[in-house]
Amino acid sequence: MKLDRKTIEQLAEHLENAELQAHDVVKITDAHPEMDWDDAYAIQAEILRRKLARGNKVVGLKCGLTSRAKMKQMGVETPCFGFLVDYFTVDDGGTVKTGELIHPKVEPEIAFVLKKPLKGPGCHVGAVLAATDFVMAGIEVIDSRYRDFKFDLKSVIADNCSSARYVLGGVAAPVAGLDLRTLGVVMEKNGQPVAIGAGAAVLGHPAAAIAMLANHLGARGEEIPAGTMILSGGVTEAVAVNAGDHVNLRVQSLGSVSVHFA
Ligand code: OOG
Ligand code: MG
Repeated sequence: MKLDRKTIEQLAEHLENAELQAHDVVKITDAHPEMDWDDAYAIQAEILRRKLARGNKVVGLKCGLTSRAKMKQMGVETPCFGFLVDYFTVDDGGTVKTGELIHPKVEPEIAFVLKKPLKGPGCHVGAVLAATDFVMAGIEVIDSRYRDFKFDLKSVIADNCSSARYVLGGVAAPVAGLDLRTLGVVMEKNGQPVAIGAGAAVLGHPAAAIAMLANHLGARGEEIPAGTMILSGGVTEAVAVNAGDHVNLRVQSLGSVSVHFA
């Protein structure tokens, strides 16, 4: 760690205020180039602590920057991990108020729900599949708090990996009998296909993203509890949305999920 406790608390407040007041900020590494990975995750943890103190509840975890398309779009080389809290949840077919967000984008994702805990190090795709209760189609709405969605990996980790809203829908399917690598994904905006891909775009297999999260937490002596919902990361590039847009995601064998922007 390079930052002291007070600086971590100040940066967490700064980034969380940007989220809650829907205004952008410059990336925090501009003023703190010395910050390291542990500082970045410590700022994220402090944002979570602030939310829990306010009565918010954790409803899941997320993996981000797990596909080449996303890494290339954002100019980073390594995945990141974040948390999801109750007020991020939007019902299938529901509405996201763009006035509460800065510059939202949507991503097609595959969500895992666990029936058993997962603990790294040494977690792998097979262990993830054995621990998975079911998978579902999910649209993640990301909203970087950084100006023009421009950041580096440490800044985005501190900003809880741009988490803002998410929608789950369709069929809750057990993974037995599904090949998640070849699962086709089509996301439409206002009836036009804007993102097309397959599960293998996420680290070769979406379960590999969940294994990576388990190994990341394992290095910190933590595990993913049974029952946790985890977004495995955008299969394609994220697509910008505006008020009036309607987004629909279809995932092969998992049905469809949609969301409206007002
Ligand atoms: C970071 C979050 C990325 C994903 O699925 O790749 C993410 C960002 O691109 O702003 O959620
Ligand atoms: Mg995502």
